[in-house]
Amino acid sequence: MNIRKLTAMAAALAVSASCLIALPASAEDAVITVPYTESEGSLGKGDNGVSLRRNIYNVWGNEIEDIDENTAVNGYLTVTFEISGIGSDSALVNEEDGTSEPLYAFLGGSIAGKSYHQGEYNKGEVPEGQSVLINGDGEYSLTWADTYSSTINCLYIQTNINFYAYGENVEDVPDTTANIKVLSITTAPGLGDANADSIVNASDAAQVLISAAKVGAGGEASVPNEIGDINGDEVTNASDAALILQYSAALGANTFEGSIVDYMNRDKEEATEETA
Ligand SMILES: [Ca+2]
Ligand SMILES: [Ca+2]
Repeated sequence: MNIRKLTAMAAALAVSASCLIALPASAEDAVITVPYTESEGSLGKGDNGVSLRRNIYNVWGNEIEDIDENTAVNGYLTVTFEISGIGSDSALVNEEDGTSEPLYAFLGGSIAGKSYHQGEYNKGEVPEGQSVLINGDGEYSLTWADTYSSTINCLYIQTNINFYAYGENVEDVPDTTANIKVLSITTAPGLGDANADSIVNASDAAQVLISAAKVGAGGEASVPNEIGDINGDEVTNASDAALILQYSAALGANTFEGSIVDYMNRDKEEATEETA
């Protein structure tokens, strides 16, 4: 697709989208609530077969996709959740030898090339804020930091709650009364996400064009360069909108997977030629 055609497409979108999208005062300050839908079977267990886990996203193993596959996270990712069905328990007791360890939860998975799983937790390598001690039923929050403009490959809440200990005749996870319920997932808008909905697509291209038009008319930009300047030339304009459309089209056609930052790094030479 050539640049002129893309720009025309984006301009047409800008007209239709400008009436529909209410921008936050500043996309930089916005907090995005990532849409989440709990699916059947997403309550699972850790690798040891007994520890309760809530799977949120994973296309490698259990195929749980309870957030959009193109969800982009920027700076941080916070998951707030509720533990129920364990009463006031705060320790995992080994009845055979009488030893106990504190109950905990951590945010596991793989984002931006970093992976945290049970092995990392056991070695104390999970960052502070990404794990929490559990003191019975209640609300807890975990934050995965340094996720700059990335997409999520895998995400779950792992606890050491022994699900066999909660409920009558518990034979597997569906029988337990212990539960981990996700209350909210939040992040900040990343590169290209001009309307702050955590997905980079044609609506963002439209916002970039609107912002560029405002600046062209002597007004203030509604999309800051931190969000809108895709090609890194310190100007937010139609070339950036075109790149957003190209990226979005590549995602749609399954010819590319990853964040727009990954896309720009991969296609830097080609993109520079096309927008020159
Ligand atoms: Ca968006
Ligand atoms: Ca630019």
